[in-house]
Amino acid sequence: HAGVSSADVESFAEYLKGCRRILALLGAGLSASSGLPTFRGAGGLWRTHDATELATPEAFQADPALVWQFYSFRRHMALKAAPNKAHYALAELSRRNKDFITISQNVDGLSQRALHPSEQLHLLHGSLFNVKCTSFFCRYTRKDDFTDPIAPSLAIPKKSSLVKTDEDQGETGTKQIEESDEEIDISDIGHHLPDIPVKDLPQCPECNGLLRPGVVWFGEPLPSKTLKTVDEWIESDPVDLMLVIGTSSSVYPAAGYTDIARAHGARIAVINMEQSVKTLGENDWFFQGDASVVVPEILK
Ligand code: BJW
Ligand code: ZN
Repeated sequence: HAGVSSADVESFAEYLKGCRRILALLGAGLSASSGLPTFRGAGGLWRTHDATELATPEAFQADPALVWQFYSFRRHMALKAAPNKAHYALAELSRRNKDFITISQNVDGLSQRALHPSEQLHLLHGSLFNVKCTSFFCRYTRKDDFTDPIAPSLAIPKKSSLVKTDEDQGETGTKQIEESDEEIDISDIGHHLPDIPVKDLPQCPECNGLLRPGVVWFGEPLPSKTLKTVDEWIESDPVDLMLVIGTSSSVYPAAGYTDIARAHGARIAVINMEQSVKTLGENDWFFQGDASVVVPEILK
């Protein structure tokens, strides 16, 4: 991992020892080495769609089936993925230090599965495993629903092959479709997506309305209680250190926390494959590389 100089690692380790109040901001790059694609750059396309264009209320309104297929696929991928060494290192630091809070933009559930203490983990953009009702009169929500698929119509099809049935078993000459265990990669545009009627999409158990993923789309407010808790934590005392891990720092209000923490005294350590935070002070650190390698190394 080019870019991580041992002098920097040493000065960081020295500073970390004396740190009490630490804030971490997490982004999709943290889960990249667990095999989950990021939003921007390579991997940010799903079929022919820009991932950030599917993450909008307008996209859901225009084509709820397409957006549900996108989220159902991502739920499935996230459930198949495993937390990496960075998720575990952050969870460990969190358990050791009650003055450490993490604000995560990630919706994949990997920090939780690495046993990151939940009271120290604040989700800014919701979760792939939450749903909420879209009916304007209904307030139904459901958390931590790991059912996969979330509705039968959203099951990922298996590869099938045409096989000849054994002639001795009757049905001479007929052919049968046999299902294999191999899933079709529905993110590949070579595979045609079925048209799913809205009535077969996830349905509200209380009003039969259409459910939607419990994530925060562009133009929507972030959970106000979470923002309040985080703001109060930051404002209650100076912040010693902020870790900015695997995020392009391009989405607000999340990206704004770096300046806020700095204004409360924090030195910033950026861990990213590329320079993502535009302005770094001379007291800050930039550790370039894969978060799953760099984070455990600098936190050990
Ligand atoms: C690695 C790596 C490896 C790769 N190791 N690193 C101020 C200024 C301008 C605009 C705004 C503003 N305030 C608000 C806005 C509007 C908008 C916004 O920010 N727009 C910008 C694009 C300009 N913000 C909003 O709309 C927000 N809502 C809001 O402000 O509401 C106000 C309101 C108040 C009251 C009433 C109504 C409204 C909502 C933002 C919601 C974002 N939602 C998404 C989708 C979530 C659901 C889903 O997952 O599908 O959140 S968009 C997407 O971007 C997702 C992510 O959490 C978020 C951030 O992306 P992230 O994590 O940074 O990923 P990438 O792909 O961008 O970057 C990955 C990084 O990892 C890269 O840097 C790589 O180099 C690196 N990397 N591999 C380490 N192995
Ligand atoms: Zn409802």
